[in-house]
Amino acid sequence: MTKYLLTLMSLGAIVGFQSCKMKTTEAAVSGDAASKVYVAPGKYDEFYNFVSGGFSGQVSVYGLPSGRLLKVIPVFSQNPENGYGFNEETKPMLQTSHGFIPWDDEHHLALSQTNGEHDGRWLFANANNTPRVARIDLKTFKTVEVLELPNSGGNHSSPFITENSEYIVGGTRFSVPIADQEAALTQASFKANFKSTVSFIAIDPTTGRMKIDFQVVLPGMDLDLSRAGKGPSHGWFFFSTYNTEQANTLLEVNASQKDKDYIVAINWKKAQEYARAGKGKKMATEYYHNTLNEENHTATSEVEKEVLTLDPNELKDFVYLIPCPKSPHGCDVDPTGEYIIGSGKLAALIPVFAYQKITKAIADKAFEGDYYGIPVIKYEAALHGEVQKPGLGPLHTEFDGKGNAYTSFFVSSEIVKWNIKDLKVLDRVPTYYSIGHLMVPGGDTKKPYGKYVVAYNKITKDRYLPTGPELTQSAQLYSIDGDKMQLLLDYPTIGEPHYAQAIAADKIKAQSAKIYDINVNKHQYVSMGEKTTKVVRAGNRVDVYMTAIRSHLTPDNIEGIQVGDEVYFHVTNLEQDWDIPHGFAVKHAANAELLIMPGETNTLKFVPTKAGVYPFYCTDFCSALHQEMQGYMRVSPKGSSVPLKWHTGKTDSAAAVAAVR
Ligand SMILES: [Cu+2]
Repeated sequence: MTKYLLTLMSLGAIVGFQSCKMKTTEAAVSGDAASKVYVAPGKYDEFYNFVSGGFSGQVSVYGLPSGRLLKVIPVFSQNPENGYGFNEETKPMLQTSHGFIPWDDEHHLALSQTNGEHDGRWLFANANNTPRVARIDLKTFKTVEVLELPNSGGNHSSPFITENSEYIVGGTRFSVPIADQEAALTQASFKANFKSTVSFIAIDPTTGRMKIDFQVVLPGMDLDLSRAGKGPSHGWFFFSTYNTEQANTLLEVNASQKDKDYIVAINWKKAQEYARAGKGKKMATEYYHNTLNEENHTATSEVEKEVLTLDPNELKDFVYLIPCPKSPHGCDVDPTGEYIIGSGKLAALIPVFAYQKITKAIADKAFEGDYYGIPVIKYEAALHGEVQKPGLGPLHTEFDGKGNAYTSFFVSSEIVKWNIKDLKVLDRVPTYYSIGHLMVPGGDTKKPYGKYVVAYNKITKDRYLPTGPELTQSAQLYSIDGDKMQLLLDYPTIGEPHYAQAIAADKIKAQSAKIYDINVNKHQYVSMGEKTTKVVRAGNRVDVYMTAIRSHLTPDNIEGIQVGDEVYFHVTNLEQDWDIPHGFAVKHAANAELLIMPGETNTLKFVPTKAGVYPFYCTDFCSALHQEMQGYMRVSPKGSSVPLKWHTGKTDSAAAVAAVR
């Protein structure tokens, strides 16, 4: 049967399944579920659950098992809640080779690993639209680095990580003409000019700093998801692909012609050797590398000009293809590192490949041919076996560390548990509805915590109170402690959740920063105490060195600003007390407010367009007299003779001041 026919059947199945579900939405939760997710007030959750925000461009952090939202971390999108991307310090984080791009579509997250286990140091995130990878520091929960990826179109196959955080990858979803060339949109042009790249991003083991070590240039096809090998397969990376047909239009039909696409297996250790030996080609390009320095709270951008490329047509024996049925999505490696599970979006079975068989097939040259010069391993030679009739539309598989796999099925809306060795289906539970990714805490590592599986769903229909045409996005938590999976909890999420990660709270909690030490604040415009506050004019630029402490701003009266001035409010929060941020907003500022952590300095830029008196105030409820934490700025017409002056806590000694008439 062609994949196209199966697509039509699947679409029919979607309609059928959903109309059936609509009638049976009762809770499907047994009596003790509530007690299993109840975290009493004042008690902590057991896990941090980091969930990608999809088109919100943010990461949301939930506690598990409660599902309580703990924090939203802005990564690729501006966030008015805390000024990310609006304040002067973080604007450089969103700079790219195509200018300031304050939005992206973020799909996957990867926690840093040591010896194949989550170590709690960093969290990496991908940007799908303008290809980028970000690093979040888990001491401060701030985005501290954003690296743009050249020669990429849709950084979907990203940011998957190796067992000692040697590399994360950025694999392109769209094949594109590399070096940003223009090319005709025809089949001939596609085959000749369009390529796919995988960027191998090295991570500095001490600082976490990212660097593109090399790019592997592949024939034009769409890379979907990926996993690094582990244990015996450490040193390899596996990528699922679709559109090996190389269609450039109507992909739904044209990319579904072949019965099988490929899993791309890349021996990255060998690629690394080639790169070290100077075997690659350096290509001129341009991409941004943005870093936030947490000592001066300020981000800077560097422009990188070169990337090293490796071509598997010229450098042999480091890239192989394994046939995988029907447009695979997931490509997941089990905790032992021996099994690689392919998930064809339109397949009615799950193929499981064995690493030992793959290496043997390579040694025996058990190839069925080649694809643009890259050897294609015989399907049967790489195959451990197939899970028969597991469900419809397998997408993604995670593991419990006890020999079981859990696969999400989009079309049949369910999670299916099966045994990796004998490939027998053990259990299935429905999801509400149309699950995409799923996640077992630690389920992508050598030592899963197991205990739960979380479904990240695409549609919620009647699960929640209606909120107009757009309903909440959602996740569902299931217990996997026993033989049977048990639904425990629904919880709404921000944006469209894709992949997520969860880590034991103990690995993060103790290291969490409480304040920034004011004594080592190296911000260019810091005020080390109220006595050092000042207002400085240079031409039409005015720098206000301001402090915030409960419950006043210094200075809180400023005069001598003129229309058209560029006013920079550099506000230093003098508090050294956990959980005491101050905010700062100015009336009519075309910007978000600042939210300044204790010991930190942040800058708000304000350009007044009209004369008048502009109130400013603290936006974060900081004390009983928080409402009194306010002040005024007088803006005079351009060329006015009003002198620049500022103060806090002085009132005019004149008995009466004539009002302006
Ligand atoms: Cu305040």
